[in-house]
Amino acid sequence: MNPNIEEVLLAEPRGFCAGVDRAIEIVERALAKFGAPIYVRHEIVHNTYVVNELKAKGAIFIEELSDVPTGSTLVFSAHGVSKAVEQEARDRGFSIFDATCPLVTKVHVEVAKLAKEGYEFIMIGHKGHPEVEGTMGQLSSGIHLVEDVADVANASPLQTEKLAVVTQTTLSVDDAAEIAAAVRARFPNVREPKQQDICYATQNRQDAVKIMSPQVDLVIVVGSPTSSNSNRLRELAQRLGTESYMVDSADELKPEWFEGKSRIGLTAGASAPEVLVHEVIERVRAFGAVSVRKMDGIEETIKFPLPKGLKLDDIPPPGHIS
Ligand code: 0CM
Ligand code: SF4
Repeated sequence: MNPNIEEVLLAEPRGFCAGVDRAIEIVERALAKFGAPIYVRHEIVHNTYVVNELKAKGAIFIEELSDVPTGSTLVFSAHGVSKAVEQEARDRGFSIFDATCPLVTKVHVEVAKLAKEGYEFIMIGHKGHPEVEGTMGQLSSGIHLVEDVADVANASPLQTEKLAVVTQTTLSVDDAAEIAAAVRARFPNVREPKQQDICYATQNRQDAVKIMSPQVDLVIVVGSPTSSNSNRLRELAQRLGTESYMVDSADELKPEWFEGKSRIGLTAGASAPEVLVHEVIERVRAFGAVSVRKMDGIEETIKFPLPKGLKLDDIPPPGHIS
């Protein structure tokens, strides 16, 4: 027990975004319609709990398409895939459902369109992240990755007349703005997206942490280590001067984090289910928290349609993870 803890403040919005809701529903509906197993390329979203729940229902997660038997149903993860992966999946004859978030697809479409007009690209993102591999893999060449301001000096496009910036959707909004400014300083003609590529969910969750952090002594972020947007929330709180930890589940909470803390801020990445937030609240109550208060914040109403072939009314409603 920690008699100091007065209150838990819940960030708003937090947790699942429309792209994650849709991606999970695609796997659940595919399982309901076609039966197990359903193969999923990469973790459908970067969350251990979600992946384990879907595994229990018959989803098999793979990285290499050579591990998928002929004739299988295959789902692409929310992070998207390269043209080469898409082509390989078609060549292998799988029945494919694409759970790429429509906001990631929007970036792919923009890259393809501008490439036809002769553009090269500077992509701001994290090396090795599946979304970056998918977006860069929309073209065979001409996309130059920069991870930070220092990288901008080393980018070497073949020409600078037609150069455009694209970004990963789940970056730190502030870091991306700083890197984009460095790109602009080096390449003044660079074309920037009309609406930034960082998605609404990433922006809103970071804005909520900015409001919450100064009001609390500790920020807990629910999210898995692989989740870019969840990591950015923890990092942001820490940068704002508030001690912050990210946990994959309530078991990871350490009592010593709460010593001498009276107000605890709690949020969750876009791939972290609300059930885990509730488990964290219960654990913090056991540590001595007295009340839980939801902060005011933007209400997100955006929803993305399911792909054709999974909209049928005759599919029993899936037991949804929430
Ligand atoms: O991109 P990130 O690592 O944040 O992915 P996620 O699965 O944690 O969140 C949802 C998405 C996308 C694209
Ligand atoms: Fe789409 Fe953004 Fe959610 Fe990723 S975090 S799935 S880009 S809405």
